[in-house]
Amino acid sequence: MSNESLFERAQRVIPGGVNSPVRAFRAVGGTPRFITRAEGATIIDAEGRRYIDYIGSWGPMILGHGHPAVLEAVQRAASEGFSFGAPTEREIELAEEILKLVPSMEQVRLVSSGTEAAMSALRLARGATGRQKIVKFEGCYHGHADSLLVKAGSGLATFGNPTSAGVPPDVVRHTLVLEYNNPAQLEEAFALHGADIACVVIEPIAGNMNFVRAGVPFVRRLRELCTQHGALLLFDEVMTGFRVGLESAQGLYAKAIPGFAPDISVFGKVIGGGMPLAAFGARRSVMEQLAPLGPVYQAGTLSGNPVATACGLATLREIQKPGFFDALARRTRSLVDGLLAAAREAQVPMAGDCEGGMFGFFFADSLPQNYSAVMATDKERFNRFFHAMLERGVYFAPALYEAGFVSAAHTEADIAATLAAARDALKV
Ligand code: KE4
Repeated sequence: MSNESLFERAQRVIPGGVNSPVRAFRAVGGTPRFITRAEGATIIDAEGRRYIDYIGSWGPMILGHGHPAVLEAVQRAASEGFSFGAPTEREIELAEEILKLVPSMEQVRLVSSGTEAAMSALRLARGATGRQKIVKFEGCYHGHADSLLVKAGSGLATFGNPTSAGVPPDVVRHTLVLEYNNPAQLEEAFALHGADIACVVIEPIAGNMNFVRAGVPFVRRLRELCTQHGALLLFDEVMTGFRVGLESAQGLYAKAIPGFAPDISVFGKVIGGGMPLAAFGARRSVMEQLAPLGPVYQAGTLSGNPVATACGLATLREIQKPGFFDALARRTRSLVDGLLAAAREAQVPMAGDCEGGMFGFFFADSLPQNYSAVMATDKERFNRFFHAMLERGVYFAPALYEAGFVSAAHTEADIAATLAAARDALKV
């Protein structure tokens, strides 16, 4: 069947024809590609078209699709049993591996999605502090738990409004939404509400604004204010975790800010290697507030699923191999530098940035530092470029506010082919 006929059929039985909205191409228009299989850096659609894949399932596929060691681990785990609803040694192994790589955490709890991890971490922060208010930043996405589907209120001091129907205003009245990278708003929020803030949740590199870094001075001050007021700093590393480097984004900030560490961290995507697996962790005194030890309830039928943990563990072992991230970062940097060179050649304003295997580019003169600046970039130009590249066999994220991802399977030839297509597509 063609993508078009599959999309028509899908829309009859699935809302919007997709199981996650961004897949429907509504931001860029056109018909989504129904993928039949993938190998290495390539995905293949229902019409047999091959694409160089820069989505990688929105981050998880850091090794590329079908890595032999991961495939073998998953097949072996599946043959031993899909799910037991009982503890397994492999959950211990994965927890030990994650804690080895994230020194800010002493314990970790495995769950099945980034949303579930962020939602649980938020409840834990509120339970551990006995406080109700949370602070998030406009443009950051932490999954679709009710208290996180919030946009900025009418003014700083007022709390958020729901961004989604079905979220009672009462649920979000404890959520304060500030502008990303805005220290003045941070100071004011803590001056007004410091004693009531349970936690501040942030994407350290905001991949849900395509690619916007939290400035080092901003993060340093955020850490100071959280410590001063007894609020927990929650790093949402679902996208950046083990993607921007082996030490995740918190490792980058720890290099720039001596002694820096978040209080709670959330992971997903890469740690599942493409299977439903996410995690949240903190120091022991916080984690021990969780059931069955403490009063904060959290649970999950498939949490720590034996097949998902096998996939995640095999993935984490591969990315620790010597030189993995150096090679990945070089490959990603060559892509971004090549795109910027092609845009200069075509006299098209483009700004771009990358870290490890994550990148972003904007049709703008400079890198946006917050949500409103991202949304002011040239959307029409982005959408034209997206489709021109898709037609040339290159699959970027179908929305200007989404990040891009390079895998270890992307070759120099893939990057060269992408840049050749871009030189062409920029003329469209
Ligand atoms: P999931 O529930 O989708 O596993 O994770 C939610 C989440 C939490 N935190 C961050 C920083 C995230 O980026 C995400 C999910 N990312 C999106 C991409 N923008 C997933 C793609 C989708 O929604 O289909």
